[in-house]
Amino acid sequence: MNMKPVRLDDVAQLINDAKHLVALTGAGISKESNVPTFRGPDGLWRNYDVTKLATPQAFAENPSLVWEWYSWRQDLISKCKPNPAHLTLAKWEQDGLLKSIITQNVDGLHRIAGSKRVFEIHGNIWITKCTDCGFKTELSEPATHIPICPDCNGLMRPDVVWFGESLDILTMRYVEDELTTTDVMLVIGTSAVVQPAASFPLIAKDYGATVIEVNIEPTPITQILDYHILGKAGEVLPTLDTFIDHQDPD
Ligand code: BJW
Repeated sequence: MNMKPVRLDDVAQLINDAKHLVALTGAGISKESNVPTFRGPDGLWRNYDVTKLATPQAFAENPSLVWEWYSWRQDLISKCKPNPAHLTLAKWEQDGLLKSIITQNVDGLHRIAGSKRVFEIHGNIWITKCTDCGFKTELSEPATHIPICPDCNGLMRPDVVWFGESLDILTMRYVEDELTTTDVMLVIGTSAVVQPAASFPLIAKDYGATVIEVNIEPTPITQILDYHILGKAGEVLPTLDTFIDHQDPD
């Protein structure tokens, strides 16, 4: 793969000059917080069968097994903190540089880092939803048993998006607005294989955005994008920040 070398000060200039900077994030941004990714050598899918855990059919067949896996992940995530990549994005939003984050992650670390305008397109691992009446509630600690709906006694499930399920329509409307408005998009730590998120950078590009990928390896969309910064998000983002001109937005 032939990739031109990228100067971080050039990319920082693009970020500085952006009118509507948006970040799309995936599991890789939380890797340095010790949240496991899905794919790759030590990804979750290496040891777990996706069809038995992350589909509506799997939940219908064996809700206990699915909840066991989610409870284990909730426990793991509860011990993780935002890393310098999450914190840099939060700082950029606070400084008026970054308009929004579209994240595939369910770990909630962007909000914990202080980011406000976050679209969690695959849901949030701490929210549960009744499979009968749709009632939602938030867990404050890992589930120890299958949660039961306080409203109708139905089975609660994690409020995440499994394979074959549609993404929330309202969230997608906001996301579409971001994709068609952004002029500079950062694509951080996603393998870009899961739809529809994998197409977001291409949609943004079609609408005229410059798209910058930050990843420890190339992805299927790398060649189509404008810049590929090879490196860990937790190192690349703070380095980019050192080149940013942090002036009062007024
Ligand atoms: C670092 C790093 C560091 C590591 N720094 N980087 C069109 C074509 C083909 C198939 C489909 C299609 N449309 C829909 C589908 C089906 C399906 C799909 O896409 N399948 C593909 C796998 C082929 N999509 C769906 O079913 C979606 N629904 C949908 O589209 O509804 C309409 C519809 C349905 C059916 C048919 C047609 C239309 C729903 C997708 C839901 C995904 N859900 C999961 C689980 C969420 C809940 C949970 O967490 O338990 O979401 S799967 C999993 O993958 C999770 C992630 O959000 C998602 C993406 O993964 P991500 O974030 O990219 O992580 P990794 O692990 O893959 O990659 C990590 C990256 O980080 C790597 O690149 C590393 O190199 C990098 N990295 N350390 C920077 N330090």
